[in-house]
Amino acid sequence: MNEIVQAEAVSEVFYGACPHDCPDTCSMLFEVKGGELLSVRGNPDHPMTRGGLCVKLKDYEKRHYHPDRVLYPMKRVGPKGSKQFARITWDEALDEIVSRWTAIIDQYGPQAIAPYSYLGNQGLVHGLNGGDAFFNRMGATVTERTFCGEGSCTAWLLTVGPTAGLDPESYIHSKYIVIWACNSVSTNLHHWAIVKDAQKKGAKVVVIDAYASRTAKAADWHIAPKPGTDGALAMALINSIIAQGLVDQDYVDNHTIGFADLKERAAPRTPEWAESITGVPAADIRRLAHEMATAQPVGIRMGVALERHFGGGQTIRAVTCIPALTGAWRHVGGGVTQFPVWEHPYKFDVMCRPDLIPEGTRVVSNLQIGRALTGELKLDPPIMSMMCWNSNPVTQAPETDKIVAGLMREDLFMVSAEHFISDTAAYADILLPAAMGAEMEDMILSWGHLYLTYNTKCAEAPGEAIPNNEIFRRLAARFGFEEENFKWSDAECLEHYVDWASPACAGIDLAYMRAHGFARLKVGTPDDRAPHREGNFPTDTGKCMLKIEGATNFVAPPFRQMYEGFQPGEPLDPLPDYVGARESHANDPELAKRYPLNIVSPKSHYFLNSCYANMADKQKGQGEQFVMISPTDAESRGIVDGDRVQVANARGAFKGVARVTDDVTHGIVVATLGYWRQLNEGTVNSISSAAFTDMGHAPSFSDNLVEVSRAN
Ligand SMILES: Nc1nc2c(c(=O)[nH]1)N[C@H]1C(S)=C(S)[C@@H](COP(=O)(O)OP(=O)(O)OC[C@H]3O[C@@H](n4cnc5c(=O)[nH]c(N)nc54)[C@H](O)[C@@H]3O)O[C@H]1N2
Ligand SMILES: Nc1nc2c(c(=O)[nH]1)N[C@H]1C(S)=C(S)[C@@H](COP(=O)(O)OP(=O)(O)OC[C@H]3O[C@@H](n4cnc5c(=O)[nH]c(N)nc54)[C@H](O)[C@@H]3O)O[C@H]1N2
Ligand code: SF4
Ligand SMILES: [Mo]
Repeated sequence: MNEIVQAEAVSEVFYGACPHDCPDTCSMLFEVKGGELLSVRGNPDHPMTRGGLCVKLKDYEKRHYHPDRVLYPMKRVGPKGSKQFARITWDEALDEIVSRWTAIIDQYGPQAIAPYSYLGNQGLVHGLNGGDAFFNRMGATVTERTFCGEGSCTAWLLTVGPTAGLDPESYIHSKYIVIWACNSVSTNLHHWAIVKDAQKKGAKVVVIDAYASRTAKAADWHIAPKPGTDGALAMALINSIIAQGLVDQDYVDNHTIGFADLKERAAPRTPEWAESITGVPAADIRRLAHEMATAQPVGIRMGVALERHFGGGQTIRAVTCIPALTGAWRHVGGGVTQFPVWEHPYKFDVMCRPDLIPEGTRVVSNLQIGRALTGELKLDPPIMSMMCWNSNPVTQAPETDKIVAGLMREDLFMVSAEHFISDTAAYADILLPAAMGAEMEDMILSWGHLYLTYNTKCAEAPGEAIPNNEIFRRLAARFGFEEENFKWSDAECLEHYVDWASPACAGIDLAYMRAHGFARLKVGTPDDRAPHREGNFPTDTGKCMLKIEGATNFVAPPFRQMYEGFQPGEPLDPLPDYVGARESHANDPELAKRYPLNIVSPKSHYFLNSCYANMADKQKGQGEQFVMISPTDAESRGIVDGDRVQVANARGAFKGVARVTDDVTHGIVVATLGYWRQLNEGTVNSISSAAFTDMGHAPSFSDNLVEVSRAN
């Protein structure tokens, strides 16, 4: 009887939201039957998702029910990293964690415990919350999250303040679009669709990328500066806009500060000067300057890769000045986009509870966890336990060999909450099964558009998987943490985490979200929004800061989780400028003799960071780890297309298959990110450096010299 009823049960459709760290934050439709996720689709009503999902998520149900999924709490029974685990109960797992942590706290104090998390799940409840509040209450080391965009955030906030800037949807009104260090076709697909529509309407699309990416190939004009030299290009654009008499003087006079000084700074930064640094012909720079000033509305989309060399912050500052000089902000479809997240009314302080952090608690960067675990960073007390969730540092963070050495420490107690036995979870002492997308209620943070997005809990988690926030709720209860936030249900969390009373949420509440799946913030429409037409920059002065007296470095919230907010660091140059890469022929000729090639390691088309790189169909689409190399560089090394090659520097090495191609120019190699170390020989992060860039403690992935040789 039961079976018949079940067989007749019809499927139902629920609103979902892609939880991944992607600017598109797609609104999804989950088709569910009897608690099982049958299929997923893009929500056709959502103006950015427009009914389509990317190749990674289009069969998201397969990830939910993948045979390798971690289903039960487990305990390590073999050597560290051997992936030999035995099933235990939730009570046994939590008891073990509590007793080990209690012993560590007794002996070393709570700072000997380090949380490690990033945006592997971008949910307000299961991504950003829970763990932070819990570890803050414990008094653990604060692990600063500066993986992505913090250099650009620092530069952006200094220059224009917390504005969403140019709405990604307004690019339909742009006549000229500059995509700068962003591979939109792979990484921002739903923005790319809008750019393509604008292109069809006659807009010119310019892509500035170190190599001929998928996006660069689809552009009307590909400009290819050497990696890490974009600051020189941007300064020369400023020079040339001024020299060609193309400054919107009225806009500059009324809505900016520091023009005379910027003009003086830019005076020697001529197109010829920039040509010698960037490799971009001076005539092209002049033409680009002319078009960017006159083809209004001009929209600039900056990608995170712009920040990924030592001068990255200064580069973003220079680029962010350009629309103020040209008056692009006057137009719908004009201006520049960094992260629209700044106008989202999230209450990070309520989510993460920075107020619970004991005074004087130390901060360790998640980029430097290898140095911290191995003792290269002198920490007292040392880190004796780490808990990792929503992140996979062994694949994604720099100086991986050090991270692995640290995780192999016999005296380190390591806890992982995961979907799969990732390269990091492989080193866990206790492994906890985490719930996935359709199995938990949440709203997903969006840093790439101006919509709130709701995700329904509509499928049953397989095995004994539970959502992250439930893991921390259970741990908080065992530690006797009495604060009410540790007792809120997921729905109560959502009520508290969004500033529903803010003007941006007028007419929107949680009930509305549940009924509609998404809601556009009340911050103007894509067709009328020109937020800085009359200046109105949310800076202290209300103006765009071409020059900043007394500026200091800082790590922006929410990436420091609001902990110390805008705590000032070292002084910064009052003006933007070109600051060269650390690892370059110009700056370090000795190093460049040994490691003459500059490697760029952008995202893989078929993987989402390291997610999906363990799934056969995505591996098939993406192909094996490749290393793109120019014909000249290949020939001088005796490498032919298809050869197995080793990419190495003093930090480590990885192997891949050579792709000899004109898509990269002499001196540059490209190998994409996400391949698992346990399935390959090393990864692109075996060779990358944990050194910070000039601002926001950002990573320096593109500031990286290597040598490539044939591997046997
Ligand atoms: N060389 C190089 N390195 C880079 C970059 C680069 O361009 N080049 N890019 C950097 C950038 S931009 C970023 S953002 C970082 C990203 O770095 P990470 O955030 O570490 O990347 P992911 O691979 O997405 O790791 C997320 C992990 O969380 C797990 N996870 C997902 N959802 C949940 C959940 O609900 N609960 C739990 N417990 N686990 C979950 C996933 O299975 C996955 O293993 O990498 C950086 N690393
Ligand atoms: N398919 C897919 N989509 C993703 C992700 C993924 O892993 N896979 N990850 C998501 C995440 S976490 C993020 S942050 C976004 C990031 O998305 P993007 O902003 O697109 O970042 P990247 O892919 O790191 O790099 C973009 C482009 O910058 C170029 N580049 C690198 N260094 C330089 C430089 O110095 N100068 C110039 N001009 N170009 C340079 C690279 O060649 C690359 O084509 O994508 C998100 N979307
Ligand atoms: S990864 Fe990005 S493009 Fe793909 S479904 Fe998720 S939000 Fe959309
Ligand atoms: Mo990122």
